[in-house]
Amino acid sequence: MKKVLTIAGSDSSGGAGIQADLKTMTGFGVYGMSVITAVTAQNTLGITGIRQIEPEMIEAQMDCVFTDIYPDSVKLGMLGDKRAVAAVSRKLKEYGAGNIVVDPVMASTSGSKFLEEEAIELMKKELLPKADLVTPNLPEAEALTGMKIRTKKDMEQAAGILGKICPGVLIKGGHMAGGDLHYAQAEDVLYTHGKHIWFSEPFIDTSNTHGTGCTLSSAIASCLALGYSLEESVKLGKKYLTAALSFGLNLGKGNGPLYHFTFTLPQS
Ligand code: PXL
Repeated sequence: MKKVLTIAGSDSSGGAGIQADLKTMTGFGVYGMSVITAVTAQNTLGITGIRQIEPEMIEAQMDCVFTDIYPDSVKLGMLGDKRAVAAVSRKLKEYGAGNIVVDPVMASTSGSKFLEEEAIELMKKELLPKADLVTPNLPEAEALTGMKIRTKKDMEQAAGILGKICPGVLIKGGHMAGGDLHYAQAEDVLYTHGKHIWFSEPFIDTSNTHGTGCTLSSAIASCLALGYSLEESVKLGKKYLTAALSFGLNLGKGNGPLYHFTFTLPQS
């Protein structure tokens, strides 16, 4: 049994964060574990409260996991503040963790802040160089690079810039597909080993997108744990996300969650 750890925030509505991560891992047939960095009170309409977990408690959770059921891959989501970024970086290094996927979560879809401004620099300095893949959406890629991203060429350029600090960079174009121009395909670019590789799946036009970023990064981490290459993992993760969106689950009064159990891995 392959084991995957998520280090992220809890979403009481079950659609994003830790809850989406564990569902995704279960969908891939791997054993999921969780280190909680923050607790959010939220539903599909928005967030009413956030409590950060103290770094000592984040470290204690990581110690328990890494000294007992050592994970084959690690997904990082909402970290919240600088102290959490520092604590998580330190522990990942101490335990020599591998197959690290960083979803550089900065804000919720509804706009609540999930990462302190000053934590962004620390993430670039301490966390991304230890990771195998970072998976920013367009606003996150803009915040990490300081450049405006309007076109696919811009996405390639931003991925190349981030590629100087992290060996794998996946910039997700969903915001472009869903924007004013409304593309039929959701296109993401992976930059690794000096090459740009594009991934394209149909753009699912729905407002029920709560937890898409969490789901994709956990799907990729699950595939890495199962032994797929980075490129294969991105491809399978994106297919899984498209299936989870396409199911058309429609729960709650706002931006609803995905359905995590429709996808089966292709037989090899
Ligand atoms: O998708 C970003 C995200 C990450 N982590 C938690 C969240 C969300 C979005 O709502 O709630 C806990």
